[in-house]
Amino acid sequence: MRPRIAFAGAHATGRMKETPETKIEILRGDITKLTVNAIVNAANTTLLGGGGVDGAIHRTAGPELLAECRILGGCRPGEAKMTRGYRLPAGFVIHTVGPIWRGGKHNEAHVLADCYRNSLKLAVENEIKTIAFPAISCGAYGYPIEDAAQIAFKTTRDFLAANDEIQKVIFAVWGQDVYEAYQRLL
Ligand code: AR6
Repeated sequence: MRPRIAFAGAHATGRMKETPETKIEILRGDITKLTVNAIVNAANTTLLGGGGVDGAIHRTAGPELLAECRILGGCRPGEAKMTRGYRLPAGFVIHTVGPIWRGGKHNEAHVLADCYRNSLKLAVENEIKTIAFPAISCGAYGYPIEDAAQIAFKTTRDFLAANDEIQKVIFAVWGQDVYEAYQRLL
């Protein structure tokens, strides 16, 4: 069984070599409960809140989050912007906007990969070491779950293989179907 103390002593000498595989973890549950440096929000282009995970994050973080989002000027699909986490246990929220599924021929896969890549890039720029992602676009935006899970894993693994700074990526998934799709790829 893998040890679950991956954050502790991450800079100590003599620790086991971390690989993209050992840095990725899947958790089933509410992303707003996680004590990580940053959680990612599956937002919309206004960044002014909505349903699903976006609604849960705004409810838990409190009105200060919306106030900060108001000055960000929105966000294009595939891009990422960061705010503080306010009343969340996570210190920061990285807001990204996934693609709306329109059959797969409208650049959806590229945009979804950009969400993961740009969120991780922003995390590194801000010295974030531990980050949790929801299943971006897998709810209201209708992305087929298997395909979205593959993009989440491949983009994250590629990023972690090229960047040492991030210590832990948690895929915090809600539904059983999404959880099973992610488990198959671990
Ligand atoms: N923790 C983790 N995952 C969650 C949580 C939670 N608390 N709540 C829902 N999920 P969605 P999208 C899962 O619809 O598809 C919003 O209105 C959910 O089961 O939140 O990117 C925005 O404002 C699903 O698997 O995001 C946008 O308008 C996944 O999170 C639009 O929805 C993503 O579902 C974005 O749609």
